[in-house]
Amino acid sequence: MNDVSTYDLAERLEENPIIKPGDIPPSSHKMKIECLLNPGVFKFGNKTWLLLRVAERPEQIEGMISFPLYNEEGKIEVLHFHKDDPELDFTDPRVIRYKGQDYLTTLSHFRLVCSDDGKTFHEPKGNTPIFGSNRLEAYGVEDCRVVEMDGTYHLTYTMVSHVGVGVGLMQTKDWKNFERKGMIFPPHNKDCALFSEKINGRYYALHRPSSPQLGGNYIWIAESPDLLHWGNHLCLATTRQGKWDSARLGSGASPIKTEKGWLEIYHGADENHRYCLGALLLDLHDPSVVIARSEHPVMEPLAAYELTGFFGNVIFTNGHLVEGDDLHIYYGASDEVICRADFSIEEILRSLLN
Ligand code: MAN
Repeated sequence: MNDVSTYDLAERLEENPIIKPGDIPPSSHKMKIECLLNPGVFKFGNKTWLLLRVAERPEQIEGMISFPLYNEEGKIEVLHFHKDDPELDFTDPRVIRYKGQDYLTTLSHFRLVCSDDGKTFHEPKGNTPIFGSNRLEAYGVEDCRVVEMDGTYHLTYTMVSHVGVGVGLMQTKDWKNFERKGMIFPPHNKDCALFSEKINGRYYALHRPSSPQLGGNYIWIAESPDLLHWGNHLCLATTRQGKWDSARLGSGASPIKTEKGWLEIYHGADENHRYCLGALLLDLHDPSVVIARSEHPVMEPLAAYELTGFFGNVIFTNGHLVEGDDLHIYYGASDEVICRADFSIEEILRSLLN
């Protein structure tokens, strides 16, 4: 722990990290899992399930950077770059830039693991991984939110390719058959969390467009009659200079319905790419109205596994379970391992409203 005073409300599991890259096999013998991160979370058949983001690349050779992507035929191709190539910028472990083109250093897909106690997970046989499957997913699929409505699970996730980053929608009832609905929020957009019920007869979503000149990386809200066509976009929360969420923010999992309003746990990062979690409280009947917002993070990188790793100083969540007042947040720590932290919803609300 650090010696700076903190408003951290999280009770981290002693067992953390609960899943590490070595705990599940790679998708092929040619790949190595570098990171397990940012799982979607849901209940199905009395079990707790995580839809893990599995980020892979081949074993790295000294002096080189090698990473996979899907080529035009949808086959995995590995690109190799010499680290001493003056055209190569690899200052960020997550992305490289070569001759004006951006690439990701890993290729992500989704994998299902399940648990009886919410702490010990295994990968059951018979669930096929979800891979990027079209040109808009040539650099993979990432950070999936899962919400269930009337027996259908809705998956909103990041589709990544060289033409941009957008939000895809997939639906399933049985976790075996998936209906891909395509891109619902075009580039640049990510961090899309659907509300778990209609409000005034309409679906609602939080999403995160990025505007490079005017504007920034802000949380927006939109409404839809059918989950496919989105309109009436409004900006809900912007970055705040000098605070923990000064550079970017984005929603976490589906907002939690409470008596006080819709509670949304979101991530905010500063200019040093330090990712913390905070909360927004939205009006129950008109969620475009922000009632309150965290002054301080409700959770910040403090534990060793949150401070160092593939990309250190990162707590990122897009999945949780609610059981009465208990909120179990599953999160990616340092973009490398999966962890869980528990919160009291009451306590988060108190931190917002006092
Ligand atoms: C972005 C996304 C996340 C990742 C964070 C921190 O917001 O790519 O997947 O966890 O950055 O690196």
